[in-house]
Amino acid sequence: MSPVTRLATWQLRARFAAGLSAMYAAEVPAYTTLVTVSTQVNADYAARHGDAERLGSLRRVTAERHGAIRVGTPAELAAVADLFAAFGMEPVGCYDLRSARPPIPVVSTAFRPIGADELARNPFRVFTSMLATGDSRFFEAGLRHRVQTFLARRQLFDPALLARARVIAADGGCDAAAADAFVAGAVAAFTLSREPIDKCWYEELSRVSAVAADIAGVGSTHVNHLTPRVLDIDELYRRMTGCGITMIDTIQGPPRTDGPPLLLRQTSFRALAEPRLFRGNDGRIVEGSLRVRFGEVEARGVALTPRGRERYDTVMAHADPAAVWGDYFPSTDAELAAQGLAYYRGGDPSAPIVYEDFLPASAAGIFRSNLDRDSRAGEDAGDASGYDAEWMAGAIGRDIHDPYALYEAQAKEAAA
Ligand code: OOG
Ligand code: NI
Repeated sequence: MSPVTRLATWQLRARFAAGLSAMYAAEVPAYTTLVTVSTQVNADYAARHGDAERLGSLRRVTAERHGAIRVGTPAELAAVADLFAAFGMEPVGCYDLRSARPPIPVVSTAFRPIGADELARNPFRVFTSMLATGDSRFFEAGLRHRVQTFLARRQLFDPALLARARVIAADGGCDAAAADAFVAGAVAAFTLSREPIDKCWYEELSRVSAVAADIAGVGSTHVNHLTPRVLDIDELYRRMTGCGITMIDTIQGPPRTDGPPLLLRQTSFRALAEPRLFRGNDGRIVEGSLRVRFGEVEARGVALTPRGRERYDTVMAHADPAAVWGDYFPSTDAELAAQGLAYYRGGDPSAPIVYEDFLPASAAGIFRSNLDRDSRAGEDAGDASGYDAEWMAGAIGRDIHDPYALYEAQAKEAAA
């Protein structure tokens, strides 16, 4: 009898990330350009900088991706949590993008591996947003009811896939023979659907918010971007522009400085319009197009402590953060560590702890830069939805990890 080979959840996670990447590459041509250019930028950077691997091995960084998905209801978010648990991805942090200016009508979390060893094996993470239908500033009672009715009828995931995911999560992995089918099923759930879209419904939701239409105007969900990681995002920006791809105007997050990279810098571009089928009021199917998917790239730096983060938020409120940066942040790891602004393993300034999460202002900026129109929100009525981290934990029946507690735990480990 041949021995049964087991795959651990991290191996399934690596296959899931690779499967999504292959799917996205086949569907969004500019993504392939982005990955090619990112890989070159990383190799060139590593050739010129002896310490290129201080923020993660080149193998990790080159394979590293984050995805973004959007769902409509707490039940759909709970299903996502069950599915991702099979890949060792747990919810970390709660991002309320309704407080961005202008607001985006979603509340979000990030599903990711949480242990240092798991992150080193494969750090795949997915920024997951839920439409805030309970917030009456965006959805008046009549519309909310119709949106919720529409969402209650759809099924994002095959119940058999979710049942399988629960078993795999409980067992910590599965037999190799069963892995391909499971991963393929999970990837397929995030592929753009070719089903005709109800034109009238989609347009009505678009008038409230493009995000509402993208989430609740269709019968399924999809990966709307898949983001590679680069070691030099300014260089990446220049090279992509050189390839004829129009990037958004800015790189979101901290400005480029002479000091160690901090937190997260991101930039994006809009993907091409893709042909889609629409069903008109008369039942006729017509060809149309939608621009719902886009490209994004990111550079990750050292994680900031709450004290460092407070300073970061203060400096970013300036008109020109780069001009005053030096008044707020020292330019060496040793000083960042000594002043308790950033996390280092065992307090050793040569052992930075990478920021593994997202930034709400950047996330809202990324959402917005890829929309045709901002969301319309009534200002008068208050928000009685109650959406916050505690609400989210209850809705999905799982703890939402506090990112600072995770960094704190890593910082207490001895430096390698
Ligand atoms: C998510 C946008 C946020 C990021 O990298 O900050 C995000 C979305 O567009 O659904 O992915
Ligand atoms: Ni993103």
